[in-house]
Amino acid sequence: MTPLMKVNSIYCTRNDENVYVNKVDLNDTSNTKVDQTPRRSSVTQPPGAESTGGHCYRRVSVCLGLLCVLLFTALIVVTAHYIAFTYEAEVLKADRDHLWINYSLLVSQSDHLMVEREALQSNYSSVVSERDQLTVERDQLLRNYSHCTAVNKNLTESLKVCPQGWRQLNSMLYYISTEKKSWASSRQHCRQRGGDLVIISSQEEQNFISKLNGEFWIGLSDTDKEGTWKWVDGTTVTKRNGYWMEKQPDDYNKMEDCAVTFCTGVVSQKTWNDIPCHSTKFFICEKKALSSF
Ligand SMILES: [Ca+2]
Ligand SMILES: [Ca+2]
Repeated sequence: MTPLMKVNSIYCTRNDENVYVNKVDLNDTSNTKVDQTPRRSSVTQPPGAESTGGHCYRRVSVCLGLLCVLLFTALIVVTAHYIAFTYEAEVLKADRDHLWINYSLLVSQSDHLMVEREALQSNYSSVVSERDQLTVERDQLLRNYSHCTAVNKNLTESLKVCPQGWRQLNSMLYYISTEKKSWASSRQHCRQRGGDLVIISSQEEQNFISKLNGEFWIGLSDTDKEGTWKWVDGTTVTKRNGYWMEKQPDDYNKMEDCAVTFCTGVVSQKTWNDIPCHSTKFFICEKKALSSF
């Protein structure tokens, strides 16, 4: 062992460069030597300095270990968060895709509903138009109904005035027979119903009678005096002012004393003829309206 290894106490500082260290063996004063050899980085450490450095290393090691643990923990946490965020991102992406599909479906349904709405709007307009038309028709029908009601009322009133089988012209009623009788029997039939054989005393009445179709007794005869034609009320009518047919009355075979009107359904001013009174013909009765039947 070198003398330097016998140094009992060494003092060193980090700045003692090129320091001459006196190495004294306190136990061997006889071998006291002074080594004046310059030593570079010959450090003299205070007592306990070696253990302090070990503690430093351990502390540093512990700190590094703790730091590694912290870093590893942080890495785990970050990785876990990354996985969680990635999962959430996938879920959100799936939700977004689902929502997009729903949105597209809703847009399609919206377009379809728009088409249906336009169709319904068109149908609504058509229905409104039909309703208006039906309203107009209903109003017209109501007016017609009111008119028919009024006509029916008038007809009912007329029926009271004009019994069935009788026809009315102005204030007179006329019965057109459906059976044939002689002139006298025909008159009797009319008198039994409150009237008499018809007396034609006006152009309007002649027109009304001549529109019938057939041959009918009228209340005109010359049975009292040949050639003097009288109505059943006793008034007379001449050959000129009557509505005689051509060459009538002719009293053919001196047997024709009763008058008929020969009608063809056409208004005519020449329909009268004299024929035998016993002939059977249809006849026309006449009486005033509103009289008792
Ligand atoms: Ca005659
Ligand atoms: Ca005649």
